[in-house]
Amino acid sequence: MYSRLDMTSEIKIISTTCPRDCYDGCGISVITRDGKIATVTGNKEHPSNRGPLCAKCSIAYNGAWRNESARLLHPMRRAGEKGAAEFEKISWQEALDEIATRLTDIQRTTGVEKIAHTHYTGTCSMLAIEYPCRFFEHIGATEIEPDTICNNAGHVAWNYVFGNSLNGFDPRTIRDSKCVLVWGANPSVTAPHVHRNWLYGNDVKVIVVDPVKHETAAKADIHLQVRPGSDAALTYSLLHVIQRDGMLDEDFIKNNVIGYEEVKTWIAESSPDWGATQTGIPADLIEKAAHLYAQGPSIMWLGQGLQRQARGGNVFRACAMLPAFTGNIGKAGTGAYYLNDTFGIARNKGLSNSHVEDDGEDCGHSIGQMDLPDAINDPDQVKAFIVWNSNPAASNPAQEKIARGLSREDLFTVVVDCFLTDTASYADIILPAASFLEFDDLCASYFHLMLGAQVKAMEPPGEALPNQEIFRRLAAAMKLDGGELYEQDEDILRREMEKLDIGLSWEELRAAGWAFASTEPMILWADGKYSTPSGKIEIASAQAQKNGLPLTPTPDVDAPAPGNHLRLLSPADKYLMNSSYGNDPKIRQKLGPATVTINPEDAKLRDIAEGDPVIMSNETGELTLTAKVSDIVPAGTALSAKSRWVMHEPGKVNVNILHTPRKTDMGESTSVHGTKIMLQKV
Ligand SMILES: Nc1nc2c(c(=O)[nH]1)N[C@H]1C(S)=C(S)[C@@H](COP(=O)(O)OP(=O)(O)OC[C@H]3O[C@@H](n4cnc5c(=O)[nH]c(N)nc54)[C@H](O)[C@@H]3O)O[C@H]1N2
Ligand SMILES: Nc1nc2c(c(=O)[nH]1)N[C@H]1C(S)=C(S)[C@@H](COP(=O)(O)OP(=O)(O)OC[C@H]3O[C@@H](n4cnc5c(=O)[nH]c(N)nc54)[C@H](O)[C@@H]3O)O[C@H]1N2
Ligand code: SF4
Ligand SMILES: [Mo]
Repeated sequence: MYSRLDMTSEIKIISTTCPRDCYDGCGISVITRDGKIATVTGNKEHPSNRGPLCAKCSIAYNGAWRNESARLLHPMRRAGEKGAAEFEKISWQEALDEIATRLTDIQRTTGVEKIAHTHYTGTCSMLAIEYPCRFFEHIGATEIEPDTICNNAGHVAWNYVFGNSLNGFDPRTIRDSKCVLVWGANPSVTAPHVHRNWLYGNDVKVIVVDPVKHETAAKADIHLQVRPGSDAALTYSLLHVIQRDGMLDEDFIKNNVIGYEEVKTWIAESSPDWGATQTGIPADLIEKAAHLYAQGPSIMWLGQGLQRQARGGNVFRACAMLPAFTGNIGKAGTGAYYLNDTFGIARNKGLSNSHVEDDGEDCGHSIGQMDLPDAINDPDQVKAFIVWNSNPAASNPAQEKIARGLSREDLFTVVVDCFLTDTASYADIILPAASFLEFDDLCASYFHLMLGAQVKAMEPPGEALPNQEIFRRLAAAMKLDGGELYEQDEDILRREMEKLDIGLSWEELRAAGWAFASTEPMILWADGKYSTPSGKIEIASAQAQKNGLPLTPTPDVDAPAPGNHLRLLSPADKYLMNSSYGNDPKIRQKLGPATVTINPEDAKLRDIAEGDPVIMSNETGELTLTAKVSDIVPAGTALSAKSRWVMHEPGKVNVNILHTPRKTDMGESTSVHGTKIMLQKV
């Protein structure tokens, strides 16, 4: 901490870390004047951002997040219809007593599993994301499985192949790479500093595979503009070129991989011309990309957007063939990445895969997010619903059905949030959460192998409390026994830092701001050990087959959207963090009205011009948006960003009104990017 006295006021700079669900994990400087926050800005010294924060956080952390009129300040009880957002202020004691009475009653009369809770990554700092699970695990409530709204298909698929989906390449290894393959991720929006400082701040060739020509794709050396859902065919076609031209690493395959024999005929049959018909990518580009990647050393990054497809799990298994068959594993400048569990990696000190840590978020009995719409509409299944760190009324599929469930008079709903969100509008009781600026915690980036201290910079506004304190108080109100329910933050932070093998105490990390998990870049799977049943990379997986899946990844592609339908992609927006920030007036100004982008060919067919109001619809609902016409999307595909606040939209719905809860092939996860829609001019 740095402090300076000038003639009139005391200025302090507090180093803290951004805890959003974001690859970047930026360092923040909070500048306080006379004990009050003057501004929240990027820490220029931080290895990730090396300068300002992203556009959205620069606005929101100096806007809604510190604006008392936007924040929830007190516990509140519903005073109107569900969804009408009418509330009256009550005391913490009244709120906790009422919740305790209702939950205890359900526990005694109908069974504790009828208490369901949902949570995700509204904040990702360790205490605020994990501690409440102690409470729910203790009572035995039903958890709505968090990752099934985001990335579970990819996890399950890579667990079959590598025995692990939480150890990826160490980004610092890029200094030895010649090529980076970015597949179905859009760092220009979802990881802006990774895009600028890492991907395009290093001397490497970049290949991007994405249906959308976003900024990261537009800057790439090669952009493979794949048709959504056809990536598995592309992997086979790339491997055809690699096999044909003698670029397979046969030694690596022999010593480390199971399954080449089972797929080699498919590879031989998947010519670039065939690949072109399946994916829409010109054959010569497939040839070029195959050579560049196979020459190596290359690293491959699979985005979370990529696996939000009905056959996203198959795609992930298929992509894994590329590093496995070219030997781009186990050496400097190589590797594959989906997500890094930096806490687990720092505890075990290595990307060795021989020991994978649980991420500590297991909250016991669960059902998937795709089953939530049915579950909260069923009085026999869910009687109480507790929402924390998430906003399902805006973010989840089957938006109309979720709203209907939340409107049930006999459903007791509690929402813990910093803001009066779309979901909070339906609550019986609202509890005000403190934000990351208001308590100490520990953060870890899921890209960079970096830990960061979250340092308290101000008191919470009103009576807001950190998640962990709220659940300690609720445990006390329910008179629960169990030391883990009452453990204090500092004790947990100190103990966790002892477990992390980085030679810093909590106090030292807090003073330093951040630290890498190791001084030198770690090499992924350098020991050649994989925690699969065979100990090898399992392209052919007996375990997958036992679970009713194909033995190997298959080259199948999704059928094109039928008739005059389009395939809708609704990935992240530059100015939103999921639905977070959607209530900030300056952010809303930047967002403008909701848009849908279509290819000029599709626009012509429908007589749609740039700026026209259009209706987007399917069997689950409809919404009106403004058309944009551009060849950044291929024909047959529509693009409309996710996560606007429903209550601020003219039709009181967002794009998730069209999103059905169809499960992916693996992991019961969301297949939101497989949504089919019709589009017409108003
Ligand atoms: N159409 C479409 N929909 C999607 C997706 C898509 O690609 N397309 N993507 C999906 C994905 S990847 C995800 S991860 C989900 C995300 O969806 P959600 O998990 O619902 O994420 P947010 O909408 O940001 O909601 C997080 C909430 O946490 C609150 N919060 C922040 N800090 C704290 C805190 O310290 N304590 C408490 N109690 N609350 C806090 C924020 O105010 C915010 O209201 O959306 C999914 N929805
Ligand atoms: N600004 C901002 N940043 C965010 C978020 C946010 O809401 N806003 N959300 C955060 C969260 S929760 C997450 S999970 C991450 C996600 O971050 P990313 O991993 O980057 O994922 P998305 O932005 O969902 O989608 C990335 C890309 O997947 C592509 N895609 C969709 N279907 C296919 C397909 O079939 N094949 C291929 N090859 N590509 C496909 C989309 O066109 C899109 O460009 O971002 C995080 N960062
Ligand atoms: S959301 Fe991501 S890019 Fe923005 S400040 Fe936070 S960590 Fe950095
Ligand atoms: Mo996500």
